[in-house]
Amino acid sequence: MITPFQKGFLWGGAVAANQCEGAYQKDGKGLSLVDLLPDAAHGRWEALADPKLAFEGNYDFYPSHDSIDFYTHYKEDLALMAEMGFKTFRTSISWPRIFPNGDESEPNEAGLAFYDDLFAECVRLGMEPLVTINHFDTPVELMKKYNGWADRRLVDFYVNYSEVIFKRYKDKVKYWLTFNEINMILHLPFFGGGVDVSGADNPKQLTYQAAHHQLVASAKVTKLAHEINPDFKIGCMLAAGQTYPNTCAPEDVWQAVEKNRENYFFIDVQSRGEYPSYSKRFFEDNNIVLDIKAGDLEVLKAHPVDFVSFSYYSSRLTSADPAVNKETEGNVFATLKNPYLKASEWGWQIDPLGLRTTMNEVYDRYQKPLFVVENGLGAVDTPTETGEINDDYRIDYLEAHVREMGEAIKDGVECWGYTPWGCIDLVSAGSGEMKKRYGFIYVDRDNDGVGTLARSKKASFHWYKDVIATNGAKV
Ligand code: P53
Repeated sequence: MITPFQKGFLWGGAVAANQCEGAYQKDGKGLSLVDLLPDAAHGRWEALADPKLAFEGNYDFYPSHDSIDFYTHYKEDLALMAEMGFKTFRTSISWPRIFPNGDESEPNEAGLAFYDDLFAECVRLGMEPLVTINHFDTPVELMKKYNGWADRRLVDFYVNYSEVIFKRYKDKVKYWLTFNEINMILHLPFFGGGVDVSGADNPKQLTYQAAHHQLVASAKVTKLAHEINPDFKIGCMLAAGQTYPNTCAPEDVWQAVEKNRENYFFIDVQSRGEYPSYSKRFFEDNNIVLDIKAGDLEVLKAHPVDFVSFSYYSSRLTSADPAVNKETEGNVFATLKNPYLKASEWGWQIDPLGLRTTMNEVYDRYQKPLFVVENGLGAVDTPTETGEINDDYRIDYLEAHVREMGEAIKDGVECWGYTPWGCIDLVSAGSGEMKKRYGFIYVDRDNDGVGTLARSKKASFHWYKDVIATNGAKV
């Protein structure tokens, strides 16, 4: 069978601890940022913009507290993923399960034991774990005491946490991602870095200082990882999606260059090992003066990542004209409406060819292997009376994206694998809803937390199983 996908291509799926595990206080787990957030209808976005609301909030319902209870159901869920033929499973370790407050020196053994079992089960089922060290779940105590990543001390706490998990899981986990969507800190500093910038004189100063701490932490643990196990592969993770110019006006084209740099900035540092040349002017223009400690630049330079991973849901569109440049709804990343594209029910514009463009851009820029670690369509699924879920819209979305990923590989891009987001339905990061579903596996639970938590297979389950079995040859 002719297929652009290499033998051993890592087909799989992705989740994150904070969005699926639930069990938010079980076995000694501390609270994380998302445990303070309600859903979008009850003030999620407001709390993300003004963290005081999250700390003081007394909401009726917190979607992350129980979520889909993956903590209890993981064996059943992994068995379904193995049935689809998954070669890899991406999840994250919950930082506050291992260090409930974040700044202890000794870890919580019960938290570590949970991931021993989880990763052992993955390995037993033939799935390579792909583990995000920090996915939007800064421990609450670190936010309260230190204002999150704004404080340099977070570097040491994160390095200590990473050392514990690297040593503990070194024979089971080979692929690691240091920070989920590291550029998120720019768009939502509280979500990405547990940083409250709401009272800051120069919020950008605070944000880029926090980013510097994450970048240094990422390089330090890359060093550590390679010392602990030279076979480890460490990746960065970008919320990707090429920004297009709204018109061919040179001003719009330049604006698009700047918007793309805004996001690539982080990966430029993690992948090339140094602050990009354009950052000097950007910092000057924005009155940003970074506090860079002795040795920081050396550690960045000496320990770049091994591969570049990213999420891709959509391309973006920008104009140089502020009057034109209004945000569309439903996007963390400001974008205009692209008249050539349709959008999901949440306003995310669907652009499969944009994945090929993005993959080529990223590969040209870094020349490192890529890993598409998130992609997918958030949609409302309505079971039929007999309980079937005919999610053809999801199959269409995924099929078109897999096809373009194949084209990018034919273009010469090296890509290790593909893990569509939310392979089992889970709580949405942006909206806190259950009804924004991505899964191949349906979970009976609604926005208010009502449901049996029963799992069932959607039509896309069978479609994806076939894609994997044929290594993408039929797409
Ligand atoms: P949801 C936007 C907003 C929040 C998180 O998003 C995002 C994005 C898109 O880049 O990033 C990732 O659940 C993230 C996942 C998240 C997924 O996109 O808002 O890594 O945690 O669930 C999808 O539909």
